[in-house]
Amino acid sequence: MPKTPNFTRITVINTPNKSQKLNFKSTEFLQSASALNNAPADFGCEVAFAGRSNAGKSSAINALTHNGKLARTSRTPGRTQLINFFTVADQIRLVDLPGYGFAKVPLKVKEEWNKQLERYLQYRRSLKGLILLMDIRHPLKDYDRQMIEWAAVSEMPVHILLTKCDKLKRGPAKTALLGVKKELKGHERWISVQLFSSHNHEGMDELQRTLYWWLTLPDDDVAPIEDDLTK
Ligand SMILES: Nc1nc2c(ncn2[C@@H]2O[C@H](COP(=O)(O)OP(=O)(O)O)[C@@H](O)[C@H]2O)c(=O)[nH]1
Ligand SMILES: [Mg+2]
Repeated sequence: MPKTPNFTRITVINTPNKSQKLNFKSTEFLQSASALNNAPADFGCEVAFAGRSNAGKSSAINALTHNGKLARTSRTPGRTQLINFFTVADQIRLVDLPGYGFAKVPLKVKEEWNKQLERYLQYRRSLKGLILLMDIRHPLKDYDRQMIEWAAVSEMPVHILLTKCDKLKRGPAKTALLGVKKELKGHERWISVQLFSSHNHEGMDELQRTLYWWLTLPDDDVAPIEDDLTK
């Protein structure tokens, strides 16, 4: 696990007693971007969803937004290698990151994507946190560790969803949760973990609280970070 970042950027993390929710029902596809410099204007707040393919990302976004068409949008051929932006409300966005970090794509494509992803996490001012989805039966694979590593470098808070928790009985699900928490011990200030199921909506309130907290942060909670977009 990465070294604990020094928290110049992580000034706030989920508070357990916030009960407000955002309405995600009218979330709409905004645009795709192949790189940071063709992303939408960097204002407001956004939260990015990442996960290995099959982790349950589309299902989670569908369950959250009550809109099966959104995930279909991001499956449109040609868009799959890009960052997809969705508008929840004025200057509030969800971001769908492709899950092929360690999949079989040409090395050049992989390297370019990794570079763009790293830069996106590092320099995107409006990005307030990363939701990292992992199948509860296969947590903390290489892709997940890479995302956590980049998040650490960028001092970006991470909230992990252990997805498809309905596939396990209560005991084993709790054991899996504790196992992941144990591995991330010492990082609680910026990484949180919960059980989640898109099928029975277990953990939806907890996810909603985290999203509310991140997506309604006032602008000045994060110090401006200089970006050289010519790189
Ligand atoms: N039992 C169960 N299956 C799920 C859940 N979420 C996703 N799945 C299944 O896992 C597979 C991959 O889900 P998908 O959302 O497409 O994953 P993605 O590749 O990360 O977008 C599909 O067959 C889903 O039906 C869940 O919460 N419970
Ligand atoms: Mg998907």
